[in-house]
Amino acid sequence: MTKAAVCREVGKPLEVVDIDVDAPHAGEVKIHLGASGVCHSDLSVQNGTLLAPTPCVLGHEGAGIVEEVGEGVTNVKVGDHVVISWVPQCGECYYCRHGQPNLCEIALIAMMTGGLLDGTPRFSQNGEPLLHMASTGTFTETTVVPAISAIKIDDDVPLMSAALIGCGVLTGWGAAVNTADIQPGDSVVVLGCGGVGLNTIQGAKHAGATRIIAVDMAPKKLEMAKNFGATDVINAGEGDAVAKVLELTEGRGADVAFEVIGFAETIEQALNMTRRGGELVVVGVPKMDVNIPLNGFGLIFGEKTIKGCWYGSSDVRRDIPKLVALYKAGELKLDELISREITLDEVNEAFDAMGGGEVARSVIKY
Ligand code: PAD
Ligand code: ZN
Repeated sequence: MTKAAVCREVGKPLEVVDIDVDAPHAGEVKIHLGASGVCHSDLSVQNGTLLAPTPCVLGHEGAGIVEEVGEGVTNVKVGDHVVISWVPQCGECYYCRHGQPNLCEIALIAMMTGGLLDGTPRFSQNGEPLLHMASTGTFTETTVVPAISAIKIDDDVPLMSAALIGCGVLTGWGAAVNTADIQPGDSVVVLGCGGVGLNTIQGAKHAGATRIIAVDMAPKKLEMAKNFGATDVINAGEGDAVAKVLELTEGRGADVAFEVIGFAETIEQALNMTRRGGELVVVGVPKMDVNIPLNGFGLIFGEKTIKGCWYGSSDVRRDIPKLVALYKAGELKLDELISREITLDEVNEAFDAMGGGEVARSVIKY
């Protein structure tokens, strides 16, 4: 038995209940979690923005210690500290072989079924199967994931901080470093400075951007944005944010813009904050039936590149060790992302706090 937060029905609070966790099958590992961040995508499953099979154990941003390994597992052993990847990257499919392991084909199948790689879950409650969010499920003291989703890290990295690498950091930082084509000296605008957007800001700084304009509605987020590398901040609640970005960029717009919220209106704003010939990277996940208005002539005349960003275009076996090394060298902020340390029982309050503008990340400590 282990405690877990289960999303039984869209729109209802998560239920924190005792569940059973099976032993790992071949090619899987059981992990005792040390921590899990609460990401906006968890809330998006709970409120129906993001469609995922239910009932499921939510949570996809975790780190822990390997407790048991299934047959044939060689990449980790019992006692190893690991960060969990919510995209298992097989290394063999078309996308993995073409340098886009974040788009791994088998990961997509697992995500759609709510199971692990064979389509079946390892969680159950009173004999009823419970699914895994994104073939992970980290709102639980114990989880089972595909072994390829467990990436070994050094034992001396605090699990509370390491957990955040699993989604917010890989996605936000990766959007700037992997997805976008930021050149040294570029101007960048980041629309949305939550747990993911703050990492886009520090990623943009790492990539050499010299002007980094942060846009948010919450004054506290704008303060944090400065701490993560923003050179200018704009409160979107006070006047026309697009006009202010144009003002700061000699009327052109930024070389690279990032939308890290997930609304059609803010994606359109971010496009209008992008200069002609520049690049817009969309990270925020809108409701699945939302379309983005796009003017045909404007697209040609503006010659803008619009890119989606899934999991920071990350190669987890390359990027997780790299991010850990940067953290240890003092070049990546992780601890500063933790606004609140909570227990699993407080997970619904963490969802409420997300809209409030005070919290970069609430992190569950197990
Ligand atoms: P968050 O809730 O921590 O941050 C969102 C931020 O946007 C907050 O700081 C808000 O104040 C701000 N905001 C909201 N509305 C506006 C507005 N109209 N104008 C300006 N600022 C505003 O969320 P998060 O950082 O955890 O996640 C952000 C998005 O990224 C969300 O849509 C999530 O689902 C998505 C995401 N995408 C991927 C991916 O692979 N693409 C991965 C993880 C998360
Ligand atoms: Zn996430």
